Amino acid sequence: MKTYLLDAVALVAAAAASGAASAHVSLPPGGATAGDSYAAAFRVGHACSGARSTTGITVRVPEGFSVQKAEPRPGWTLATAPGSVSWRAGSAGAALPDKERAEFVVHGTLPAKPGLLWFKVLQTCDVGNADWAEVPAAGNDKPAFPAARLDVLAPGVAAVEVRDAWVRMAVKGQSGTGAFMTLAAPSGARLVAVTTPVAGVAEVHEMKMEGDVMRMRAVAGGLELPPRREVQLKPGGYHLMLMDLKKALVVGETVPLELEFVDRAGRKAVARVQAPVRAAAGGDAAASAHRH
Ligand SMILES: [Cu+2]
Repeated sequence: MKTYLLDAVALVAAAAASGAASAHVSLPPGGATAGDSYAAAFRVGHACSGARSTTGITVRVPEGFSVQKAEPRPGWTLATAPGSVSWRAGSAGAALPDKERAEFVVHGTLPAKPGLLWFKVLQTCDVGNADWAEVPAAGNDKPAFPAARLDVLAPGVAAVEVRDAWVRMAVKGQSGTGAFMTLAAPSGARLVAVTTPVAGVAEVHEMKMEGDVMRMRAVAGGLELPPRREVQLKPGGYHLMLMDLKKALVVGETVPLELEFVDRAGRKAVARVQAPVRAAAGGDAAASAHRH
């Protein structure tokens, strides 16, 4: 179990580092569990450099990923061959304009062994092409055309990206505060529990208007994370409520949070995060009102 937890911390750090790389053809960060079926959704957000539109996508499937089917795209022809899946626009009108986002989805089964999978993707355009096929290596950790990365995780490690976590500061004697972050589960999951050594009780809360009063309460059954969609925990919305605080929380220190998720198959998995303490944001409803 201990190594799983360390892996989770490493994954969170890697996910945070790759957050800005959305211009590439990529898979949603957060990973997937070894041995599971997985919908690999390749995100295309722009055409090749200097081009007006994307006219083709060819995914070279890495060894260990067993393809079941690929999702067709209207107006495009889909071809699968051993080791590759490709989509080609049937006409200039069907091509994907620059700046328009799309997902090209391949369903398959992941290898039983955890590790990294790299999907190399050739993007062809009305002018030229871009081969997203470089695997980061020592001395070249940020290649210009990276392949799409998938973290294949051991069971017990949450296949959830945890980004931009922070905890609102608390003065000595204050009973509660909030923790906030962005969560994304590529295959879907549910956040069911939170623990931290700084609080006796930690709950997932939501803000709801009752009449004209904003109140917060525990989210019954946990917080649903739909597949491939970000869920933001932020002041005034969903948040983690830390109650029965054991100490003051000072700006600049970090608070360990352990998040427990349940995946679609009902399995529990954990992610551990070190969340920095920050001052409350201005206009912050959850900072002042604590009605439970
Ligand atoms: Cu609350």
